Amino acid sequence: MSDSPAMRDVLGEDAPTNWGKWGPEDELGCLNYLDAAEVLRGVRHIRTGEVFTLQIPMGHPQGDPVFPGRKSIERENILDESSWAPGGGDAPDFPGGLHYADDLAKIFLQGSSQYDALGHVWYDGRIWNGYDAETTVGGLSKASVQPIAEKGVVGRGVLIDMARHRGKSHLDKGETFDHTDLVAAAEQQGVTIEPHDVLLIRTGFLGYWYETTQEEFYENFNEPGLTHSRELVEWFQRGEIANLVTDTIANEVTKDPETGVMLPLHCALMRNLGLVLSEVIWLDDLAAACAADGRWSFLYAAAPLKVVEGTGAPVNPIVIR
Ligand code: UVW
Repeated sequence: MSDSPAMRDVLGEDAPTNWGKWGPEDELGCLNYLDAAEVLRGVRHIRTGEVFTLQIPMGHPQGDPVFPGRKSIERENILDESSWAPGGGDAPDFPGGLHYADDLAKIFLQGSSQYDALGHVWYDGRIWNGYDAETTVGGLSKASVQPIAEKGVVGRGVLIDMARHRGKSHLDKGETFDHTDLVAAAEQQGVTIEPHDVLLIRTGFLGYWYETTQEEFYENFNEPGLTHSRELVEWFQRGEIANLVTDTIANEVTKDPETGVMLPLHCALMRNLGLVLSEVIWLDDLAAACAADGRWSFLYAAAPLKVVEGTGAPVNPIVIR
């Protein structure tokens, strides 16, 4: 047993929640903020029509950035031209002679750029909105990724570049920041974080994954990121942020520096507030464009795959600015 305090003690018995705010059957949490008016608000932030796709490649030759314990995609080509060569196997003999290539893949649903379902993490036997954690057994019968995928995520996106704010190419392992740093960085960038925004935060740490060796990246694994405090959780709740998107594998500093507890913000923001988390999102190219012309807000649109009862799903978000 670890001698870290229990999650409930770190977050507080009376931790802020949004349970019940959108009714007893809700599975979308803060995505409920994103209505048609928010789509139009996002569209008003398009100026030049530049398009950015924010997914990382799946199946990079050096492997893909994944949380320890997960694996990169295993993609197998099961049909190609060699399948029709003499002795090549039992490739279909279609009238007309059509040949085709097919792939079979085994993937961790959280093994690439992805959306977490709201039922992905929990403590004390309850997931988002108070659903019983037993609803996760064998598949998420509540708060899976499917409702998120059915709705889609479209609104005003705002990018806060914490690495640039701190004058670094990427934040260091275990380096933290909080809501006051986000506001200071926004002020420096000349942009505001507004209610119902999709908040994107760049740490540069995903770029570091591609630059360094896996040995170095995963040694004493502790990603940089937001760190828990009640004030920070209340800031997200009061600010009605719709979706948190980062270029790290798990959206927050891996180990809470004060308590050593793992991923407390997953519980405070996702389980308690219903804030949908998007991870492993490529922000370096978007950040470079934003820095070049000083425009840090844009239309953000994303829809993860509709995986029935899925704990999360890969996504290729699109930004138009
Ligand atoms: C865990 O929940 C461990 O990680 P992630 O949110 O990156 O899927």
